[in-house]
Amino acid sequence: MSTTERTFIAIKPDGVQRGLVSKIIERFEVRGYKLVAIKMVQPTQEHLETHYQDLKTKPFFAGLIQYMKSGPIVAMVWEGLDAVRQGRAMLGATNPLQSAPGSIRGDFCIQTGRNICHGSDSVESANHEISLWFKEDELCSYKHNSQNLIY
Ligand code: RTP
Repeated sequence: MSTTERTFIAIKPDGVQRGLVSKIIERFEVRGYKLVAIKMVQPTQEHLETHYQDLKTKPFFAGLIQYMKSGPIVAMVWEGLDAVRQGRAMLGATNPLQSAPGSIRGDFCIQTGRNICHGSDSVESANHEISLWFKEDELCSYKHNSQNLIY
């Protein structure tokens, strides 16, 4: 049975610069996920190196950090049933050319190095990423439509 989870979703600098913020947020809203935190941040090199620490030996690491600090990102926490796995499916494959049409990357981008969004890949990494990007008091608690029987 699916459980209610939280996932960290970020709109990367290219997604912001291309004016795709509302379209990406809309996908999660209309699907029925609950937005519990959102902010625009200009990330520091140090913060990004911590976020992507598992990738630090990859040849693309330096380029990834340069790309991610090239402008502000929109950091978000979305909550709902199976949010981590569904969030990844909604974003699409890391390489947009392998992303299904209908997914965010499959509809809006074509390069791995400019793939417009990030989503946590496990509940454990979601919890870690949420605490890396948000303070506890930035996570909002409120009643959302998805908690009504009508949904
Ligand atoms: P993300 O963390 O951004 O959601 O991406 P992901 O889990 O799907 O992919 P990951 O392997 O963790 O890679 C993180 C980001 O690094 C860039 N990348 N570039 N040039 C390359 O071969 C390459 N591979 C990965 C992408 O922006 C990817 O989302």
